[in-house]
Amino acid sequence: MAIDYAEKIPNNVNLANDKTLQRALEHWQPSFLNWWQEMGPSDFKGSEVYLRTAVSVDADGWAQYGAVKMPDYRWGIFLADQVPDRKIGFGDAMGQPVWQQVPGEYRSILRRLIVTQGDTEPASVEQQRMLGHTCPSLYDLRNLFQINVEEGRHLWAMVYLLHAYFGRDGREEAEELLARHSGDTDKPRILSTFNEPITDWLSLYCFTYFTDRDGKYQLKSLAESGFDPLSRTCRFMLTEEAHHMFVGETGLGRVIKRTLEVMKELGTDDPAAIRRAGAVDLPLLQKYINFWCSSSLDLFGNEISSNSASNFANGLKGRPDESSYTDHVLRDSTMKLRTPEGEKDVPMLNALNEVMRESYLKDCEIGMRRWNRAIERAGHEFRLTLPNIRFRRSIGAWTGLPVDPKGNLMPKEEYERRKEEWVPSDADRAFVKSLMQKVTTPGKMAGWIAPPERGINNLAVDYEYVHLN
Ligand code: BYC
Repeated sequence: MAIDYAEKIPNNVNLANDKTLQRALEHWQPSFLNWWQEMGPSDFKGSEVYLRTAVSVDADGWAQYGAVKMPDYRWGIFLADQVPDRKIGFGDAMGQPVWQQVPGEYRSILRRLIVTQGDTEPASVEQQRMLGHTCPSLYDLRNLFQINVEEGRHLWAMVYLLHAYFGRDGREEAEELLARHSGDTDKPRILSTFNEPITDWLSLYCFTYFTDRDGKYQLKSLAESGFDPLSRTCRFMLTEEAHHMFVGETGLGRVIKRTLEVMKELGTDDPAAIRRAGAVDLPLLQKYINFWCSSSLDLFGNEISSNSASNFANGLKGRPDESSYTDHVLRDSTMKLRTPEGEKDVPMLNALNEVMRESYLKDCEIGMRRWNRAIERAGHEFRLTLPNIRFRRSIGAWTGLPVDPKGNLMPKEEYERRKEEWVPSDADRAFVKSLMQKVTTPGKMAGWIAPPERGINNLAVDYEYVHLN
């Protein structure tokens, strides 16, 4: 179905045919816009940003590009097309038709999954709200704002489900999604990573590389859901998500490229000399990777989880790319898990968070390999690595245990003494902050990052992606 932009809320869910739902969402819309004004990107409200807006859910040509002032962005509700005769693809009800309504017995758990997913979207916008003031280029500024408006749209996606399928408590949850705030002491966001401050662009690139990739995994597993509207919503969100990870992957790649240039110019790999030259030394980048990767690993939940077992068995949440597996019921298999008490055989259903976490880490490796090849080609021995799955965990069996980035348990005092070798210290953060100087001449880049290889939508890198008013 085509998207009608003449409507107050652009949508492809035939909102005009359900006046009660339309009114409820139109009632929520001003609250969302108020939240955007107060908690969204600070300033830049009058700036024209070269943004893409979803105009259909067709695989080719789903987006349109043009200069838009962010408060005028058309946040809409788009579901991927319904797959005819779709069947539940895993769990005990495998092979039965998917549900178009919420089954009564799964109502509260589905609502919780949708609220948890929904909560991360505005949280990330809040985390990033000050970054515009220190953008390394107009190209990057535009990418930040693109991500922000799309996270806003992902909030709309979850709010639509809450309003359309969960009645009054769904509407109350939608209000709460705007009432919790990232880092708030009284009403924080639900998941840990989404309360971490993001005050510099190195953190933004790490967040979009590691945390948005958790988003990819979670959305893929919800796209398998037997609750068809959730599946369709997540499938379309994944289309937009790819750009967010692109920003992380190319952002970190450009930081490394610039560092290697500086190392070559100076003829040294001495971190202090590289910092004096205004670039990010590789050991410092490694600390940021350790921080954001370990934080994002927590987002998969406990290694042993009865929630994950019942979500899977009941057909609510599958594994990413469920059809690529052979066993979709998992009643007879187990997984060996390493816990601080030793190895345990755990029913596979209860270990699914760990299954996802391990495949997520493999996905994270891909960028690391590419960057290490660049470092190797430049003739340096340093290699970037992912921290071990047990490092700096705040959820699960390894919570709070003194484990180094290689995964070795060590005495608590040694861990505390050496922590700043592994994650950014206050001095590291102060240095990174000192690099964050706003650059807004079209085509110019801050000194700590190389230009991108190409611009957005076939435009030149020096295109004026944001017209600052
Ligand atoms: N922080 O049985 P357990 C994205 C809670 S990112 C705080 O181990 P379960 C995005 C958990 O909620 C993707 N609390 O876990 C990226 C539970 O609490 P309740 C977001 C945590 O349920 C960038 C309790 O611990 N989407 O889209 O198997 C920018 C026991 O949990 C944490 C989703 O996460 C934590 N890290 O799995 C923008 C998908 N971890 O319920 C967007 C929806 C666990 O007992 N959520 N807890 O009060 C889920 O599928 C699951 O809730 C989780 C946890 C995977 C998060």
